Amino acid sequence: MDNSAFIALGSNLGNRYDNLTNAIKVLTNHSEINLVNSSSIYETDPVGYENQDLFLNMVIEIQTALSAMELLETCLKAELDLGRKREIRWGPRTIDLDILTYNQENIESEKLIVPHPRMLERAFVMIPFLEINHDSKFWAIDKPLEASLNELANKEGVRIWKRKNGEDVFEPIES
Ligand code: A4P
Ligand code: MG
Repeated sequence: MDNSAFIALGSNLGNRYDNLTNAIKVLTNHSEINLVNSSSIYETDPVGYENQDLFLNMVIEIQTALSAMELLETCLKAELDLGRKREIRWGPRTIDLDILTYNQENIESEKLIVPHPRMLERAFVMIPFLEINHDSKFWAIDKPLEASLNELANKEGVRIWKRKNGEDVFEPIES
């Protein structure tokens, strides 16, 4: 299990909490994936296509023996197993699994781009990512991650929903 990866999870259809936890179960049931850490769960305003329900978003860290492409295939298969249908781009989804980082690799193939090209612009990714990634010097950019997060305008659209310790909360996070 030599490779380290961060994966963003999102859901805004059906039982969103079950969709997140089932996705983590499916991934970590894989013999070549170990869960290292998971963030709190955040409720977030939809970005991109705005006429849809609120999302739950979180980020997990894994160790894996899979290659980046094998990890992508595993994520795509888990999405299908959990009932994901691809309809509207950026539209409602039972579960979305995006690979944010894979080691410190830059990958640009037809099927996989890592680091995820939109992650730095998205508070619903950056807030949970920073919660569990203490390596604030991010190799892909020349400034600390906190600085990128501070520049984002849409942070108030990301509210803590279930803390890591399991406590339910319905209050905005401190900004
Ligand atoms: N692909 C390329 N790179 C990656 C990667 N690093 N990780 C390819 C995962 N997949 C990657 O993805 C389409 C294709 O992207 C995959 O087949 C893979 O080969 P998809 O999941 O079918 O399409 P999508 O999710 O509709 O599009 P995309 O571009 O991934 O959307 P985003 O950018 O993930 O946006 N608002 C809130 N609040 N919370 C959300 O979670 N999510 C979206 C989706 C929009 N608005 C949101 C949220
Ligand atoms: Mg996606």
